[in-house]
Amino acid sequence: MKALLILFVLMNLDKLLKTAHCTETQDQVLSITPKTQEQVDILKNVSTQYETALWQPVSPHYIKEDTQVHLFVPANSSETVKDLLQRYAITHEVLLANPNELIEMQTRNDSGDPRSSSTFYERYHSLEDIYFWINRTQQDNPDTVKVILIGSSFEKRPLYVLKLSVNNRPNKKAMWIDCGIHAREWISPAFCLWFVQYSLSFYQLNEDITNILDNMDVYILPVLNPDGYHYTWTTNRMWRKNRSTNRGTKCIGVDLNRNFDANWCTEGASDQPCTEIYCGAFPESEPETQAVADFLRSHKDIVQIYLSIHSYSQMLLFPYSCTLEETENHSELLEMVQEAAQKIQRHYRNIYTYGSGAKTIYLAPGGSDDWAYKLGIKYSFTFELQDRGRYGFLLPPSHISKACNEALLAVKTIALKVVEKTQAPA
Ligand code: 9B3
Ligand code: ZN
Ligand code: ZN
Repeated sequence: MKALLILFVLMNLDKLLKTAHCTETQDQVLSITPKTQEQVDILKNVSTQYETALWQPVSPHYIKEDTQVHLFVPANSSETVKDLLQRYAITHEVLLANPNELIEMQTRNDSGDPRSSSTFYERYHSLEDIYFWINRTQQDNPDTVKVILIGSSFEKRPLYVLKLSVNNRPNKKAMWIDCGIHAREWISPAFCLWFVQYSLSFYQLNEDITNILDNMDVYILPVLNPDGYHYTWTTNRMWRKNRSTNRGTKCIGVDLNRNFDANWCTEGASDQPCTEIYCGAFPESEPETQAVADFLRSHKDIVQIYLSIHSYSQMLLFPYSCTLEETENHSELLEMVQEAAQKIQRHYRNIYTYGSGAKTIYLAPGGSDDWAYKLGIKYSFTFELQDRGRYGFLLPPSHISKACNEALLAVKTIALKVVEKTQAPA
């Protein structure tokens, strides 16, 4: 009898294993809308207690009734999380059934693949590729492009800024653009590359970019957070912060966009290293923050425009984020982003919301745009590029060109306005 049982088990072993394999779940991104305070509390708990990654909002603190939460749920917590949602009757739908497939598509090294017709700028690139690109761009454009080393990251990676300059007009002003403060927002470094390529290709061909470059130099930092970006390519696609170690905890990383000296670590940031919005031990505690702040301090008399590129949610933001107060030039900034948003809607049929950070998304201190504004750079902006949640941080490469062209139109609109307002024609 015993032998028979063993035989039976053995005969069906492959079937039993297969069943187990079929019900094995995958990583997923869920869209969840809590309807009651109890459901809000459960969700806050889920997103902190279980191995998940909150996409939207950025911190459990902001989860509220009747507002969508986008949550990345890895396979190993999937069952527990779904059980909890079911038990408390919390409405949810699957936003992305197979994020891993999207991740695989985005990281596939298709540079040698003849079937891929997309160009270099319509793909995402590893950090190594980007360093290589920086070098090559300088070599190919020795008269217009300079590479400036402004510092290094926590893990000692270089922070390179490209300086685009088409002439040596005296008293020339400048625009600063940084990308990749947040590691998982891959469309952001892609935009910096796109912008450089566009500027180099269309100077003297497109009237707007010609006018801008004739009147100002552009400083571009393609990857402000190289350690984090590298980590999203090798280990965890959903990583946001930098990779610095913190005293007294195993939790890694500081949110670099909470580490600048603008109402530092007040409401909207956290002093807890294990959170996604950890402000760091003190303002500019991180080498990445310090490098950018030092560079801008030493160039503040020439830099007129500060621009920081993030994703996702399609917003054109300006200071303040760290207080509900309005800046002295609030209406001027509002007019500029409104015009930019209108142009995007007209040309690309896509909606961007706009306004001061605190009134448009959330109260958030320690951001680079607020700090730059307080330094004296009165035209200071943060753009949140595509999309509005369909793919979130996993925006497919096929969407890069439209996302970047929209952002480019906004940059042009703002830069041209600043040239017109502040400079006598050359
Ligand atoms: C946050 C702050 Cl602190 C700021 N000054 N401007 C924009 C934002 C929004 C980004 C963030 O860091 O949360 C969006 Se990813
Ligand atoms: Zn961001
Ligand atoms: Zn964002």
